[in-house]
Amino acid sequence: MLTYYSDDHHLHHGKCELIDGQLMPCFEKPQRADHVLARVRDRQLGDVHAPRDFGLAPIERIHSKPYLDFFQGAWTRWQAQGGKGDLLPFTWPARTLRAMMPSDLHGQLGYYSFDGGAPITAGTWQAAYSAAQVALSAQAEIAAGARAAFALCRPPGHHAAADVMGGYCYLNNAAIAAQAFIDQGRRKVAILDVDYHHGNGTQDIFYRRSDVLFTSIHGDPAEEFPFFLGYADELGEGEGEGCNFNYPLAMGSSWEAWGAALEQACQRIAEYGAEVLVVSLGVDTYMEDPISQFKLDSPDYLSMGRRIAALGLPTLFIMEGGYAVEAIGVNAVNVLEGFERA
Ligand code: OKP
Ligand code: ZN
Repeated sequence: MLTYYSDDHHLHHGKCELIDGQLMPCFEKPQRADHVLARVRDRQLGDVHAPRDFGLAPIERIHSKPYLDFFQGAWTRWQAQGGKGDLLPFTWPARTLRAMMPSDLHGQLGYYSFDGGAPITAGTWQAAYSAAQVALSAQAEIAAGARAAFALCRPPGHHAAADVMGGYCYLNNAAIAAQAFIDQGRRKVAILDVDYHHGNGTQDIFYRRSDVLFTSIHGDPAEEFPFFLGYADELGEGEGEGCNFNYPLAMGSSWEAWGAALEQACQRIAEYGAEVLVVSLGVDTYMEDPISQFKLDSPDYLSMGRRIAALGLPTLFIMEGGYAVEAIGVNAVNVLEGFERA
């Protein structure tokens, strides 16, 4: 299958994140995508193409204009104030406060984010914009008849909602691609989010819609980031009722439990009658991932790819998380090879 990739992801390189009371170098770093690309080439998965530029219109189908304007302009405003480090939020309109729009840059940053894990640096907008174009280019490949395509996106996207960034995510690449299918006339698109973390942004974007089914297998949010969404009783609302399925799993889960959840998610996708599948491909379910608590091993990713292939759907793979940098290339490409060889 073809891979789409842009070097622009190097423009986004946050300095640090706060973990367990300590400032640590960001886990979400450029080497991640470099390792995946190296593996795609080594294993000769297929050609690697640069993205086309579809402009802002398909991104605006998912993200609000004020949010995009804010994100695009934030770094320049920060520089004009003499800002030195990365731009990071530290105050959010949590329950007892009002969701006002302050005039201050940091006030607005709090309004447009849900955690302190998504630093804005000089190149963050360009990197995120190009990642969305990578997703759209791979989407176009499927729309033109390909069985599968791989969008090697970085930064990831599944935590980003219509006007909220967080969890290393700014633009929701999977949602933008799913919406492009709908806008081109597909009636039923399924999303399968296999990242270790719940895709709260993607769920929220499609929660009241029946044209996009969202399914996700992830660490139980009672014990794991993003904590405040991703529970099994979230089934969709209004038109979208019955179009959202979460499979939260206990810390330490291995392929036995994970594969059983995949089976259930795949059955939902088949029952739904999806015409096309978008996979939010995070490989932070790996046993050696530094920030995650599942126990999948490298061969399990081949099984994952085979099961996904058995759905028999045109499938767009979108890179999300995975932080054991050496291994993420092996594991991501294992999913793609498992899919192709099925
Ligand atoms: C992004 B993606 C760990 C803190 C975790 C955010 C994780 C974001 C993951 N103690 N902070 O879903 O892989
Ligand atoms: Zn993740």
